[in-house]
Amino acid sequence: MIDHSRIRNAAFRAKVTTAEEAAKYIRPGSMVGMSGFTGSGYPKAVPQALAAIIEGEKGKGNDFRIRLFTGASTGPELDGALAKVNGISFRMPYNSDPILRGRINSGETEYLDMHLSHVAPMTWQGFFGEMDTAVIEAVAIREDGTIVPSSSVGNNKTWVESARQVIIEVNSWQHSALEGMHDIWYGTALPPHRVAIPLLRPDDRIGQATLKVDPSKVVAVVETNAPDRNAPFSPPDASAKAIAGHLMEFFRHEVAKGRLPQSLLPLQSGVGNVANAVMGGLEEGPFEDLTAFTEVIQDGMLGMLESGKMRVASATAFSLSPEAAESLNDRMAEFRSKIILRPQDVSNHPELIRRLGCIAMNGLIESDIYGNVNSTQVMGSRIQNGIGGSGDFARNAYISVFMTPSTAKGGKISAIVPMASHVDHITQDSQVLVTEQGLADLRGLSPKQRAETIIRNCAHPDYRPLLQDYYNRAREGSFGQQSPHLLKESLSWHQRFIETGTMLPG
Ligand code: 0RQ
Repeated sequence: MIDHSRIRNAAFRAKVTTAEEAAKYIRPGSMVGMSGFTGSGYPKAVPQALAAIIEGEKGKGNDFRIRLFTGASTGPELDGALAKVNGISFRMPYNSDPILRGRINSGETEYLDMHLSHVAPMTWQGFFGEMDTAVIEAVAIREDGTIVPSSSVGNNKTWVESARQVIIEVNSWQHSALEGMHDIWYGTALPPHRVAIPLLRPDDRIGQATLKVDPSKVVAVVETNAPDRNAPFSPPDASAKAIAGHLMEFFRHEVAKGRLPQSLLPLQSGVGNVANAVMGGLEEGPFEDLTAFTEVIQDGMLGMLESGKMRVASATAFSLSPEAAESLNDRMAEFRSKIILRPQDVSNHPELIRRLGCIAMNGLIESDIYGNVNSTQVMGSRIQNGIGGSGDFARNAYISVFMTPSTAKGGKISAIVPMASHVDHITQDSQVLVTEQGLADLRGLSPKQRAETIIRNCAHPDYRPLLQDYYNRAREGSFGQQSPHLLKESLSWHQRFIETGTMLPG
């Protein structure tokens, strides 16, 4: 049911219209900034209405595509619907929708995959052009005309500020108790006017609970009642559980050594099943009073907040399975004091990640034997999702962990390869590598020592002898001995997969 009382300002109430009418404000070729981050808080009605308009125009032989900007990934009603009608000419900064992924990989959509903390400052600098329309999902519009964001903040502040016109979707499905959970800081500025962000602990509140909007820019308000639709998580398999186990042992060791406190340090956890399994491991582990300074709150983190293992989580968005989203909605008021949602230029700010000493834990596609990490491009050229915030955190963390099953695609691909076919995180930014086989603590090791440790501890037994053989021969025949390679052979595993469907030799 639509809750009409969510729009508490008369001037905004007067702008209520249908999604079909609102979508007509969006013009072909324009730059559109929408809310949404990892399947939460994205507009649901206007993008679908826009997709219908695009389809109609294409039927008449008219080209209609937009340049689409968000916080991160959205859902089938946004990326999926617009990609289906091939309505996106340019997309940034992160996507996980399979239909759009197909458009990008076929070359129909240009994709700019970038650090999430860079989006707002680069928008202010004007690199992307003039923002035409912002389409933002809200929980409510307050009496004073400010907007209560919904289950993500992302780049909302930047889009609302920079757009020529604003469309707001007020979604009654989003729990009204989200009001008060957000912390929007209005102190951002470009150098030389930039000031330090006054946040010293993950639970500090430094801003206000709502987004300011110039009422004269608001052209339409649309009322909806539709759930966030994120992909469900599969329960952690044996491999994810083994990875979580190795990491727990590592944390215990670091606490014993006195390098980490018993409550660890603010955690950042990436997206995906492995990251979620690690949260499950922490839930059962000996560490208490945990905190998170991260981008996304997944099912596992919600569980820890509920059980009291975790005291507080600061993020920019939820990224929950449909079941967890429903269950959060049922108990939103309980969580309001434990969760803070911030703009992504604050949640992912290198200054804060370094200051707080975050422990970053992210997934990867492949790592080479020296620890150069590819998080984004399968066989060096086909996008999976994007770098997201993994680079913001990995470079600036106190400990930067990358984790992955040691093989992909049923064993046909090794996640540890001689040379990474694309590099998102350089060897200096990957400090700990974990697979179900074991953990490689790479801190303090030279490249050759790293290679020996990674091959021994992390590679799958089917690939370990092949990697060892490659490394041994590289020690003999390489041009130099700093990070030995056989250049003619270093990417041959990838080429073999492309040609034969497996990295294993025939
Ligand atoms: O594809 O579903 O078609 O089988 O990648 O892989 O093993 O389920 O692992 O869900 O943890 O995702 C790197 C993609 C890992 C993710 C990546 C294929 C694999 C499967 C998923 P299928 P898994 P995860 C915070 C931080 C970058 C962004 C980031 C990611 C699919 O962690 O996007 O960290 N990271 N952001 O088969 C071919 C390989 C492969 C491979 C995995 N070597 N070759 N395919 N896959 N390894 C969040 C944000 O920033 C928003």
